[in-house]
Formats: sequence, structure tokens, C-alpha cells
Amino acid sequence: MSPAIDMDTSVDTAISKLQRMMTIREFETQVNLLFNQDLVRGAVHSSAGQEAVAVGVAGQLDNRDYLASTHRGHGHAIAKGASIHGLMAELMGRSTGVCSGKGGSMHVTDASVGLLGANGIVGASIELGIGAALTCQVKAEGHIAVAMFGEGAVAQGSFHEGMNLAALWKLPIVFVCENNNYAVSLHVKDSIAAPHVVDFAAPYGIPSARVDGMDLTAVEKAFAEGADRARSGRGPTLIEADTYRFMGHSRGDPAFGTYRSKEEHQSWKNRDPISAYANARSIGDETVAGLEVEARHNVQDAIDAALESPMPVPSDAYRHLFWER
Ligand SMILES: Cc1ncc(C[n+]2csc(CCOP(=O)(O)OP(=O)(O)O)c2C)c(N)n1
Repeated sequence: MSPAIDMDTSVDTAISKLQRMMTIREFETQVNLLFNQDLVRGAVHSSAGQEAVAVGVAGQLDNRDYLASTHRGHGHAIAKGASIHGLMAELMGRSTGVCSGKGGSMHVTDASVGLLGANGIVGASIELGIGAALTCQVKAEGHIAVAMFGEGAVAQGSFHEGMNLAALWKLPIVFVCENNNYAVSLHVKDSIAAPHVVDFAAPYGIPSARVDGMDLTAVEKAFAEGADRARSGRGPTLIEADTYRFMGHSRGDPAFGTYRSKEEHQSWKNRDPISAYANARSIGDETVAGLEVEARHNVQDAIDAALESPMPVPSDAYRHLFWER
């Protein structure tokens, strides 16, 4: 794995990255509670535990860079700059949501920040990312695309087709695999033939890096190299970030006790990316506690605003399907 080097230039920058990760964690915690109260409908997939990947990647993109997300997309959306008010309202089916309350958790999209959307089809982010990367290549304005996906997508044809095409056309894309070890309950060792996801890069001639996905700085370093390669016309990169989801796969799935042991779960929680980053950057308990209060306040504000917002009206059912002037 790549050793982590310090990408931060100032304490303020480090604090703002920590704050972003803590906002994601708080958002996911509250969404889980709202789901249990039936205020969030449809399936939700928590990204708690995977915040360092979201922030390490999306934190280095601007609004004109594209990011295609997965079914586990709340963290990617927040890290890419979508408003937590718009996201929370979307999950709660309100007309003030980022998709006017019609998309829900698995379709959160915000074109204004380059977020191409969460996605319920495992592996589809790869093809969407490829299309976005082709757009960037044709426009030649120095922008890039990122395709996020879980290791569950690696056994799909879309992964191999996408890698092949990106290498062939030297597309400005970074493939980021969040290897959280499990596709629902299936362990990665039982789903892919190679020891590591990055092993699939060499046959396509794609440079790759495997990093500790619980270490924000390690993710940033690997992604910076990939992004630079893409921006300078040198083609794609594959990054495998080893990580773990702290909650169950989706609704009703326990965090541990069935296909994951309590001990395994605890061993990853001991490497929590938020406390790991605070410790690595010597950000004190008092500052962390202050950030926690701020995150709680901001997310609660988003919940309150969503609760006060109307549901979409039936007459809008056919709106937003096509581009409107
Ligand atoms: C094409 C496709 N096949 C199967 C599913 C059902 N499904 C939903 S999530 C999931 C597991 C995905 O695992 P992974 O890609 O590793 O992402 P993670 O859930 O671990 O974040 C599966 C199989 C789906 N949504 N799409």
C-alpha cells in the first residue's frame, strides 16, 4: 500500500476535512434513525466508516469534475459539495430535495456540483463515469471524471469493459474501488479471482494503487496522482481503498453477528477514519467535540427544514423527466 504523506497545508484545512467527514457520519447516523421512524422511505445504505474515501477523493475535485456514485452514495454527495439540506429533503421525499423528492437515497444527484448521481445498479457508475470522461476529453478543458464502486462491481462485465475502453481511449478517469470487504454478505475472497482488486489493472495497462481507505491522507495521495494523470492526458488509474462499513448493508441487516463477527467489526472500528485523522493531525478533543456539536446542529437543521417542506404534488409527476427550458 502507498505510505501516507501529509497533503495538508494548514490546520484550518485539516479541520475542514475532519468536519466534512464528521458531517457525513452524523448525516448517516440520523438517516438511520429517521429510517427506523419511517420518515425516510426506500432502502438506504450507510457509508459510515468509509468517510475518508469520500472526502479524500471528492475533496480534490471541483464542480466541473464529474463523480458517478453508487447505491452507498450519501458520503460521496456530501463530499462533492451537495447541500445536506437538499440531500436530507430528498431522502425524506420532499419537494425541496435535490431531485425534487422523486429520487430518494439511491438517486441523489446534483449536476451543479458535478455529482452524476447515486445509483442502484451495481457497476453502472463505471459506465456513467466513462461517458463523463469522454465528455471531458472532447471538451479538453482539463476536467476529469471519477467512478466510485464497491468491490462487488469487480466481478461484473461493466468493470472490465470500462477498464478496457478507458485504457484504449486514454480517458481522463480515476476508478475508485471502495473495497469494504463485503457485497451484502459475500466476502471479497469469494467473489473475485485475484487477491486484490488492483491486480486487474495491469492486464489493461492501467496504473494502480492500493491504499488504506481508513487513512484520509493515504487516499488523498493516491487520488492526487490519479487525478494528475487524468488531467494531463495520461489516461486512467485504478485505486483500491481498503475500508469497512460500520453499519449493516441496508435496512434490517445487522452491523455484525451474522456474516461478520463482533471482533472483526470492532477491529475496524478501532481504526475509525475520523479519530485516526484527528489523532494524526493532533486535532484536540475540545476541537473535535466542537465539530461534533456543529455537525449535529447542521444535520438537525436539515432534518427540521425537510420536515417542514411539502411532499411533491401529483401534478408534478411527469415533470423533471426531460430537460425543460
Ligand atoms: C447489477 C446489480 N446486481 C445486483 C444488485 C443487488 N445488490 C445491491 S447492493 C449489492 C452489493 C454491492 O456490493 P459492493 O459493490 O461491494 O458495494 P457495497 O454494498 O459493499 O458498498 C448487490 C449485489 C444490484 N443492485 N445491481
